[in-house]
Amino acid sequence: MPITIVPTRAFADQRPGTAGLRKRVATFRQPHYLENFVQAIVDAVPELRGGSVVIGGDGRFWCTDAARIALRVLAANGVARASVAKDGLLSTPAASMEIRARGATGGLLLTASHNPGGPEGDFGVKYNVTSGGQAAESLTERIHARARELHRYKTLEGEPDVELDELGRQALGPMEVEVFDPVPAYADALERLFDFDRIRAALRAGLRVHFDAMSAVTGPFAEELLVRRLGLPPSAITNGRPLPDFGGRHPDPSPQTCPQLVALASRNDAPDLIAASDGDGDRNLIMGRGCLVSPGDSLALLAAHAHRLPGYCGGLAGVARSMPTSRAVDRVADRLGIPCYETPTGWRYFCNLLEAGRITLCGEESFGTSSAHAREKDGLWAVLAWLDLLAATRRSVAELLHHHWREHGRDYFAREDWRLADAALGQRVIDDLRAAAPTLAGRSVGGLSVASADSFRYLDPVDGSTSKDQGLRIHYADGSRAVLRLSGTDTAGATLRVYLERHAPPGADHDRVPLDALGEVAVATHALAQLRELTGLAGPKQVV
Ligand code: VG1
Ligand code: CO
Repeated sequence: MPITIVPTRAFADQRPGTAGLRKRVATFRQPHYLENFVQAIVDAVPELRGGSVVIGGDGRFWCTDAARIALRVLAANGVARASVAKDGLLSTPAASMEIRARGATGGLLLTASHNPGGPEGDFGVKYNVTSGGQAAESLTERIHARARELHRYKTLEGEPDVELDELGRQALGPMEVEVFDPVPAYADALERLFDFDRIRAALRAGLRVHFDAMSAVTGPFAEELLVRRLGLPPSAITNGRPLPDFGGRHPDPSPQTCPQLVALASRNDAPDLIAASDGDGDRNLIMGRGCLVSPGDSLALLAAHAHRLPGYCGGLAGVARSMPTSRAVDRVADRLGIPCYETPTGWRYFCNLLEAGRITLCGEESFGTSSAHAREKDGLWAVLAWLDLLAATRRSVAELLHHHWREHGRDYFAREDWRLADAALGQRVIDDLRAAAPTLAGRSVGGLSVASADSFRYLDPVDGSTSKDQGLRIHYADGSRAVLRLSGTDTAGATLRVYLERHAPPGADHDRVPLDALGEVAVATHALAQLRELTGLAGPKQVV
């Protein structure tokens, strides 16, 4: 067998961030770079030898090349079987579900999520474990440690490449490779969770839907679910064909990157549900006629109405949100008498809770929502959940939102992204903020005074592990809150994320523009944290 041992230099920068290793395409294409990282994964997960992997990605530039390179390293290292999605196209939630369903040892997800694609764009590799969930912090640390000490890796040479467009079994040296179509199993799984007859009836009665697949991976999945199984016209999906550069757009389902969807939602004749998902299909954007559902509200409403959805009619074990996500879902959990967990940013922290059966729904402010059906967030799941909710209640998105706010109050929420050119400056800023936290209590700016400030430390209730310094929290005396943390998905420079939140109780004005409602919180937070002084910036680059 032509197994070759290739000398490599260790790559000290191969440290996975919030969601895997994410770098510029040019970085990934350096000689030995990807091979080095895959070898580090195999070394950190010895069960892979003789085991099986699921492989696929978001279809971005270099995805299929990367899949072939990774397959050779895996084959040379004695991985017995690989299941590769046809053309390498596998959404992140579908990958998670495939790993679980197949009992695979793990999976390689070739994605940089919503980051731009193309030769000048970003690439990423994420390792998911046998539960389908993201690798825990301890495992990513082991992978990183191995990646920076490797001197050689194994690969297979002299064998023809795997044909990624041919369904069925092939051999790559000693490894069995199966190229599979991930769409039917994913669609079957979602069909079990929602009432497709009820949705079809609502669509026949005139409910209108618009879904933007953003030229990313969800196109084929959405076509199967929305068009073939639910009977929507093909024109209900735009940008349904995956493209390696996502058509030159950021495949990021947020109002800032989707002005055309915001414009559509503001029309009098807008569809009832307007939605989009990101590059790898795990994020979601949900809008109704004249309104946008903030991710924190989406999680809260889905929790409040879960009993109407077939997959969740037995009740929720509990819910979870990432720490910076608005506390809207906490109020629902309180009402339902179920636990609500607060975890650090990043889906990996939900995985233990999901695996232990402690939570059924979870979500993040960054347009991510999902349930125990997968160990990743799931964009199309959220779209179908909202569609089924509209069908079940016969209410519009705006009516559901207003009804919810009348019951629970509204949690106004916004996130500012402060873009710093220099990664080292980002670290200094966050270190300075942490040092200043204990001095903030009792100080006031404008009408707001600080009740407490601390650095978030998470104690995982399932395995007892702790994760410290997961964001600086400022609690104001009136219940408002600000959170500051550094992004872990940057591929250049650094992004300081500043999350702002304020509760308007039932009976208060729920129709304010969020940024107005949050004005005082923003002013106080900027001043107390000395953001302009520390960053040298006049203000955030964007506000989400
Ligand atoms: C961001 C989001 C976080 C999300 C992560 C991966 O991380 O804030 O909530 O889990 O992206 O999402 P950060 O560290 O940049 O804030 V995805 O759709 O890019 O896999
Ligand atoms: Co994503």
